[in-house]
Amino acid sequence: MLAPRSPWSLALLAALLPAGAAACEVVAGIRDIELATDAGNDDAGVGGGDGDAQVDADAPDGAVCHRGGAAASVVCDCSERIDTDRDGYFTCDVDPKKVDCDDSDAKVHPGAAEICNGKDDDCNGSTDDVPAQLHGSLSAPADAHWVAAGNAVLTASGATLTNDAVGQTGAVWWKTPYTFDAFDMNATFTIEAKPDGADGCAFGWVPGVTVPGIGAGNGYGLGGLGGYGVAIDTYQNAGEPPVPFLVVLGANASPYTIPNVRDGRPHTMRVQLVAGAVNVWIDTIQYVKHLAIPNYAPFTGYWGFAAGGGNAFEAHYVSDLMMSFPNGQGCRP
Ligand SMILES: [Ca+2]
Ligand SMILES: [Ca+2]
Ligand SMILES: [Ca+2]
Ligand SMILES: [Ca+2]
Repeated sequence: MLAPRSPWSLALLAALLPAGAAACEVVAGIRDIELATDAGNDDAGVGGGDGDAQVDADAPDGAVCHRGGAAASVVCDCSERIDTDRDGYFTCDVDPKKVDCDDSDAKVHPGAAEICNGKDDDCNGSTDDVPAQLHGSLSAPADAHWVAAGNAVLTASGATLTNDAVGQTGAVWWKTPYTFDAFDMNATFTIEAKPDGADGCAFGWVPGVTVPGIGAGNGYGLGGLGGYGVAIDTYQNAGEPPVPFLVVLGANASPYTIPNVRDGRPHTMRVQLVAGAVNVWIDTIQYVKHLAIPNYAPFTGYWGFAAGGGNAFEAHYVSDLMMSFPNGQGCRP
């Protein structure tokens, strides 16, 4: 027969203490376990308390902690620690990064895995700060997060953004808004092989409270949407370098020379945003290194891949898009 569940008894706590440890004390209604003897104090004082006339005079440098709740006025040193849920982390610790932020839940402690449960599992001060990785299939059956806009269509092999026809503009967007503080995006794109194409394609992250449609076709399908992007330009306007070239939209920087990716074959683009600066790789070779975007401030909106042909003709495809937000986003759908 099971014994009824009861609070820790002093006798039980004493039995759990390592040999040589001092007796327990009870302070202001909370259970307090002294796990180490500290001869400088009156730990074994009369009445079960530690008789701290000289309150914790032996506390090591930086080890003075203040408890919350009913014992807010109690000052303790970190040899007097509580681990009610027995997870090995205490409500008071010399190292603030080791403090148990929920001493009633053994699954919550520093170093625990953060999961989507409305709790700060790892005690870092942020709730549900789970790194987000968004990777939904663009080919049939396509992930329901994708929204195709303009001339874009989802096919059995991925998204066709523009066809080889005049005036085409298309985009695919992840339909849940995210905050663009830091990210790492990987795309696989294909541009039709032809010598006189237009206008180009781009990964974009743009502000908004609803899923964007398409922007101007002569802005790679992003023109006028605001925000930022990384574009492969395939139409040489007057004064521009030979195409294709790479340009970071919104960064006020010169174009970057890249190999010919307008060859009808899949190529990869990786775009990383770190502390307001952009890194870009094409086919795993880094061409943009720590390009700071002037006055970049994180904002909430949508990310996707777009293409536009302007008044010329060129087909653009994207077959894989993956986005990671390393800082977490609060477990959005
Ligand atoms: Ca604990
Ligand atoms: Ca805990
Ligand atoms: Ca956390
Ligand atoms: Ca959590």
